[in-house]
This record gives sequence, C-alpha cells and structure tokens, in this order.
Amino acid sequence: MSKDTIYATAEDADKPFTFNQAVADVFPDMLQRSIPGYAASIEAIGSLAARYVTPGSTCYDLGCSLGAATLAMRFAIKMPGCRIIAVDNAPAMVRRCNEVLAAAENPGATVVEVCHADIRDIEIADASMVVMNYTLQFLGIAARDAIIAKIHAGMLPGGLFLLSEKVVDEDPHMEELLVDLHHEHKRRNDYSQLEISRKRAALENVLVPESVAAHRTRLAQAGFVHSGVWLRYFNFVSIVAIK
Ligand code: GEK
Repeated sequence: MSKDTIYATAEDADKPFTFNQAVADVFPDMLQRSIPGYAASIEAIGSLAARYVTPGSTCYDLGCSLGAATLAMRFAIKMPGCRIIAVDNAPAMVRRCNEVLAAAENPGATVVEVCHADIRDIEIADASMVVMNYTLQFLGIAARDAIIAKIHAGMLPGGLFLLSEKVVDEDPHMEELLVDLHHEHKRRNDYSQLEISRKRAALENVLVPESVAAHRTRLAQAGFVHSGVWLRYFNFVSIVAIK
C-alpha cells in the first residue's frame, strides 16, 4: 500500500482537494490514516449486506472510490441474482476500482458494474441496500435533499441505507475538542502538523459537514422509518436508515 505524502510537499499544497490520480494511488492508506472508524464501517457493510440484501435485488455503492464497500458487499451477499452498481465520478478512481475488483477473491455470484457517473444523474431502482460511505459530504448542501429522496424512492420496503459522514457538532466547544482529537489521531498515524493543516485548508468548501441532527431530519423527511447512529469516532459517524 503506497503511503499518502500528498501534503508533505509544497507541490499542490495550496490547491483545493480533488480525487485525481495521485489521490487514487495512495487512497487506501489515506483513508485508513485519516478517517477514524473507517475499517469498522467497511466491516459493518459486509454484516449488513448479509442481513438486508434480498434475492434478485440491486445494491448501490455511491462514491465507491476503489470499491472497498463494494468488495465487502460482494463477499457477504449469499442471495442469488443480485448485482452491485458502484458509482464514482472521478476517472482515476473508476480505473483503479475496476483493477481492484478484478484482482479480489469473489466467492459468490453477485455481479458488479462500475459506472463512471455523477451520483446525482444515475437512476436508483429495486435497491435492497444503498451505501454512501463518506460521499454525501462532497456534494453541495443544496443537492443533498434531492439525492436522499431519490435513494429512498429507489429502495425496496425494508431496504437499508448506510450513510457515513464527517459531522460538525452544534456545540462549538465540543466541535473544537473533536477536531483536536481527530488531528491528534492523524499525528499518531504519522501525518505532520503541516500536512494536517494543508489538508484542512484544501478541504475547505470541498467537504462540507453537517450535524447528525441535520442528517437524521433529512432521512426522516425523505421517508426513512428508522435511522440511528451505529458508529461514532470523534467527528466521524455512520448512520443506518431503513425504509
Ligand atoms: C469507501 N466510499 O472507500 N458523483 C460520484 N462520485 C462522487 C461525487 C459525485 N457527485 N462526489 C464525490 N464523489 C469510499 C470512500 S471517498 C471519501 C469515498 C473520502 C466520489 C469521489 O470521487 C470519491 O471517490 C468519493 O466520492 C469519496 O468506502 O475521500 O473522504
């Protein structure tokens, strides 16, 4: 696994963050060292797929990057006739995702289609499980109600939606503490203070976090009957919602 040193050098340090080839090349290392609880989210996606995916249904991995969530679902699904649609709008991610999927062990019969598309433009239908693992945060806030409503409309009754996000705390004191703990976590994972502050600046207005309450309200307004946080690690959460 190649080490993420993107913000260790001055090159590109002052440009907004994009999902380019350099990011795709170091992506597994970047996520493992940057997102507290990332490995737990992938593990749970497998467990939830085994429980919720129904025969002949479709699963979606929206903002699939290199396909970690797709792989977890593909490995766990035992039901016949299922397919997974993995979507990302970054060409470098889609290219690498196809390579990763082709190289991975595939004990089941679930078919995967990797689509190079904007998740705002795709159709969602017959879905028993939809995953948005740290992707909604990269869409403008104005686009978020519509995509969550589209996901809900394309899901089967009883289907499961997993939404993981970086969040902001309503209490500024708590927010400061959680951001500080996250940065300490990154320093423990061998990012320098300079890399941490450059990445923070590069993500400004690119990754726009909302509160847990805002996410749960949007899910309820879209029509999800149940929703709950199943994972929280500093300012990173994962929510499950059931139609
Ligand atoms: C994982 N889920 O490993 N349409 C399609 N893709 C998009 C869009 C969009 N509008 N906006 C952003 N993306 C993965 C990790 S990363 C999270 C997800 C992170 C894609 C973007 O290209 C990137 O690959 C992904 O969403 C977000 O479980 O880097 O923090």
